[in-house]
Amino acid sequence: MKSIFISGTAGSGKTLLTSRLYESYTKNGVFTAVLNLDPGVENLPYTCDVDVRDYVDIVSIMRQYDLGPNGAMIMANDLIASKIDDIRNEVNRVNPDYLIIDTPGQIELFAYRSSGRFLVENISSEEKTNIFLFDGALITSPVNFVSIALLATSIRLRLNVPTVNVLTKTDLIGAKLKDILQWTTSLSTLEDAIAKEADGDTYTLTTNILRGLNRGGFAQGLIPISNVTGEGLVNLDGALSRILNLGEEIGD
Ligand SMILES: Nc1nc2c(ncn2[C@@H]2O[C@H](COP(=O)(O)OP(=O)(O)O)[C@@H](O)[C@H]2O)c(=O)[nH]1
Ligand SMILES: [Mg+2]
Repeated sequence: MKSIFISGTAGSGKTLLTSRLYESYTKNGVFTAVLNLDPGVENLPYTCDVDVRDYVDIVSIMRQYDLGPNGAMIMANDLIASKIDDIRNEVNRVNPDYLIIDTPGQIELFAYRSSGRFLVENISSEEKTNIFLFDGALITSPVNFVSIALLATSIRLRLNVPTVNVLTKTDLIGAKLKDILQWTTSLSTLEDAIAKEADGDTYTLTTNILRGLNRGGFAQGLIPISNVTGEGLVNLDGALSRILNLGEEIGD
């Protein structure tokens, strides 16, 4: 079994991409299953094979511990980690070739609490990869592009698995797409764009972060996709295959 974690900021398209990948692999005859790790989600566009909502219930946690929605979500994520044996057994019973893991809406619940890393480490799988979604709709300037790249790098450090960076919602961003892709391939173009937008402390901080991130190959190979039109998904499939199958296309 090989697993693909889908991470990214709230609303970046994790759930929709999960369903897209599931459809595409299944259509190609690959035995694929989905694990939903988001205890707070109400409606899912896919049928999950393993669902943490079978183990934790946000509404009863709120009532039982007199918590608001945020407190209950934190508690739910920690409780999920304590159920890892049951979740792992359920996944192993299904035993798919590919397991796609949809993570909680709020990235910090997954990536910045020890429960997320624990889950990543304890899913029994030969190969693991993480897809980090850059929400195209949030990248409105070069400075906030750098801030999202910083977040992506931080998540990579937390989860410690090979990461594929993906840009979502390309159907919504028009001509900005070309700028963003240029920023990922040419450091000087991005630095010039930052200089046009920012000065003083913001300029100094942004360019220094960028130079640090660049040494770690921050957003290299950012793959643009649209979960709505399906554009670019074939390139994402190829990148996943290269990591998980050392070059063999999934479904071949
Ligand atoms: N136009 C467009 N909308 C998208 C795309 N991906 C996700 N969405 C929409 O963005 C919203 C949040 O998506 P969702 O998958 O629930 O995000 P999550 O919080 O990361 O799981 C939903 O209304 C989706 O239909 C995309 O590529 N293009
Ligand atoms: Mg979601």
